[in-house]
Amino acid sequence: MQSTSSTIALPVGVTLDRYIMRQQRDFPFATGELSQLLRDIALAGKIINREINKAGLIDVTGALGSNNVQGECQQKLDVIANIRFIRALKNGGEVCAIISEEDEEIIYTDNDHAKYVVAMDPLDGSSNIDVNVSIGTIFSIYRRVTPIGTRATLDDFLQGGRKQVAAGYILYGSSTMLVYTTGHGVSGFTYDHSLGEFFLSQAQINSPADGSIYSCNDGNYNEYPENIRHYLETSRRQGYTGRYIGSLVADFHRNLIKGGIYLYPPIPKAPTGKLRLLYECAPLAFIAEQAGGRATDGFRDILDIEPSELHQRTPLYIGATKMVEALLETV
Ligand code: AHM
Ligand code: MG
Repeated sequence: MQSTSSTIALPVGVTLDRYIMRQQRDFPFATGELSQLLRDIALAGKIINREINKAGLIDVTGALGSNNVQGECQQKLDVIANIRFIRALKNGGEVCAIISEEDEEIIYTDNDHAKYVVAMDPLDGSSNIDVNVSIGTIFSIYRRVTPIGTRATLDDFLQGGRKQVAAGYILYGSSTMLVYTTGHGVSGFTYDHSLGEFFLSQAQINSPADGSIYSCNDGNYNEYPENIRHYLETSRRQGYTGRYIGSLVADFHRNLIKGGIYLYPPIPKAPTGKLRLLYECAPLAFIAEQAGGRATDGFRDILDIEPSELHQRTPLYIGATKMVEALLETV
């Protein structure tokens, strides 16, 4: 996917704010609401990043179980991230409703005049949260389909992935990165803690067409469908490298940059896959495609799946185009 002319013109090192403003100028009828929403998401990311960075201190200082400055009881990081994200989006005013991995039902923001809805996993990689391993936030933005001024409904969220207006993730890793797309290529921003700003570090991320990394939970190997076991055996014979962090964002990001495939097939305890379509798979599929990669559930492109439930799960095979295509040939 080619970047727009203005994207190319912007040098690595500009701030996220300036980048967003510049992108907005390319769309004469843009109202600035999406730009503001992206800034709100970046702000939420900075706040979550701060919370993650002091994670160990929660126990050290004995704060667990006590109240913080807002009078909230200290909670696990994924719950804190959820609260912070929702608060940032509510205060920003550009979102009429949110769905989150942490909440069963739609969350209303009381901004019925806003035209966007957000689906998010505020802190993905639950098994890595307490052990100082990379984790991430995933978000997906849709334009609502119900009339502005009314209460958002399920229909606003049950849109196919191709309807996404923007999607991205924040990776809390060896550095904190925000990667997003609005459908004009993929850009990456790195957070400078000392300045409290995201700076453009990759103006256009193009994923390698092929690669030699496969990422899956090897402990589930015997439970995988036969064709997936066959694909993995072939990959091993070809000398591919197995890399699995167990945080989708981190595994996806590594493969996006280096070339690889991430697999979460159906298994007996998760017969339709483990990962959630709306706030894990569809946003990463949008980014993968925009970077030149592919994402499938084994039969359809992830972006072509019409969702029927908010927390719907799907198998996921995502990454370098040639690797995903080789896997599809085994079906
Ligand atoms: P979570 O939403 O509970 O964090 O689960 C999603 C995570 C992904 O980040 C990761 O790729 C996968 O689950 C790991 O699952 P498993 O431990 O079954 O390999
Ligand atoms: Mg998750």
